[in-house]
Amino acid sequence: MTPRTPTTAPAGTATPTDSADAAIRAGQLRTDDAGSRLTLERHVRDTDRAVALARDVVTGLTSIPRALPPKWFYDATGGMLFDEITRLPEYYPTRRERAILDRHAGDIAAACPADTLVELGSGTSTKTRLLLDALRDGGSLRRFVPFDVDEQTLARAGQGLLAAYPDLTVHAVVGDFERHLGRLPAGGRRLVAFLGGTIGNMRPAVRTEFLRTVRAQTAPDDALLLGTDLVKDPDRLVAAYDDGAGVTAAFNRNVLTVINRELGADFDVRGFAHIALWNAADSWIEMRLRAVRDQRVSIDALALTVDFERGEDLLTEISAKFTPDRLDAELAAAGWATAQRWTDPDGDFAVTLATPSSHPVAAPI
Ligand code: SAH
Ligand code: AVI
Repeated sequence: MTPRTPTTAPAGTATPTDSADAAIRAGQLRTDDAGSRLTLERHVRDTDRAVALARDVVTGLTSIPRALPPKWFYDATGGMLFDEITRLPEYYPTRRERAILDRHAGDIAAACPADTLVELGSGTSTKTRLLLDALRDGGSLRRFVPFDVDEQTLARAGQGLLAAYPDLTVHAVVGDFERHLGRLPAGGRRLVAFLGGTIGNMRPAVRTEFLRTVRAQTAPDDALLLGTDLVKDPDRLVAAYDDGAGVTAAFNRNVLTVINRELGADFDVRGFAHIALWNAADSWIEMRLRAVRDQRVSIDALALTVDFERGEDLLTEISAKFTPDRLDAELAAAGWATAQRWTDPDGDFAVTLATPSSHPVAAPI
């Protein structure tokens, strides 16, 4: 993220005026703006972010093998690069998921006529409009709750939605999946969407914990809508993460730029090659950054020096690919029952509607 001015309140409300964007950037949002249709609630403040990044960088760069959590890709540049990825010819997941939602948003809205659509890892909320349209057309929609760690993208998306949906209230939440899921606003009937296959960016134990945390705050009529990429020919998978135009490579390297800017590091971003490989044993794609030569990196804010040997890898992301059986088992282990599942005609991607099962938590799988 770009450096931000300190906020004046931990949570706040923005009026949908021309100055809202500036207010969001300046952190001048207040909680007492009754009547506004746009609320932006912050749970990640600049200081928390700096501490969390510092902790992840120390842990990740001093452990063997070296690894960083993928959430640090997403500053304003990373958000834009991801958006560009979604339009690449090799990157099929977004197109496939959109096609599924295009065709079945009405079925989803009929199965769960929610008044509140919650979207986790919402990003630009582009495909989400298909769900919002279907819930609006069904007459149930009142509120949209996008939740994302990237505040700028969240604020922009929220404002775009206000204009497109004049009767909609938007309650945006800046938060981290691992810490703030319990802060989602309650009330009403909720459809919780987690699209794009982002759950695949979590390790198995983390995603079970994630699904359990969401389940723990779910009312009997609520539902979860989960987008997941499916196992397929490894060549197609690798191509989707190593595109010819080099956009994914730039997205991958962006994490080094974030660390340089926010922790005063001196990574030579070009000194690392973008690697995408299929890990069949774990059924996931790995994105790595490979040192192209021996190099020493200083991270001023941490008073840390890290040596990379030529050929050494830094794991920056996993992207798990699922089978329907695996999905059902993971959902069941977290207290969810698969109600319906839709796939695209090529069977590339799945969108699953899950409802709370009567047994909240089964044994870990
Ligand atoms: N759902 C959108 C965007 C997917 S990109 C789509 O389907 O196209 C992944 C999104 O998850 C990004 O917007 C990123 O900022 C957000 N994200 C990644 N890690 C996160 C975390 N730990 N907590 C909250 N949001 C996170
Ligand atoms: C957000 N997430 C689901 C993307 C994925 O496909 O795992 C992130 C991404 N990484 C490289 N390309 C896209």
